[in-house]
Amino acid sequence: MEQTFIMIKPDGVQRGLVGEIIIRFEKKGFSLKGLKLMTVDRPFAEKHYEDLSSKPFFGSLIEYITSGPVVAMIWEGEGVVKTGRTIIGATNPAQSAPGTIRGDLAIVTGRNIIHGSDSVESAQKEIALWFPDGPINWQSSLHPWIYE
Ligand code: DAT
Ligand code: MG
Repeated sequence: MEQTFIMIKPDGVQRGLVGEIIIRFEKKGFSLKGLKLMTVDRPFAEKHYEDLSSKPFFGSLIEYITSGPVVAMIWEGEGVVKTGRTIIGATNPAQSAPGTIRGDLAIVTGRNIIHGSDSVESAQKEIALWFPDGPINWQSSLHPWIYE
């Protein structure tokens, strides 16, 4: 089953939004397969965002991500990569629809509180980077009530 990497950024943790964010993925029916509170150092953050290294905002992005603890998660379910991005909303919260996490809970791009993988391929790469021991293997007993 498809998995995605979701990370609550330092502002989301500082603002006490961890529960609010997790509940949206849980209620949808997705399954939590990995969860940890951690801090990341600069080389790790630079690896995570390596595709953006030439962008003018790269320095401030790394500063932001390393500024405090983050919550790293693996979520699993049918279409979870794409649907996860929909639940999160557009990169710029000013353009995120109401009802999305960024649309409801953030104002500016540089403090957009959450990361979600943008493709199945990047999800696999990010899960390998953040969870070298892999996901936790379990299946919710609600599975037959969520999938036919
Ligand atoms: P997303 O997080 O929606 O996948 P992204 O991968 O393009 O967006 O960029 C990663 C993060 O970098 C994004 O969440 C916030 C920051 N960022 C992106 N574009 C930016 C910009 N134009 N100015 C400042 N920060 C930006
Ligand atoms: Mg991205």
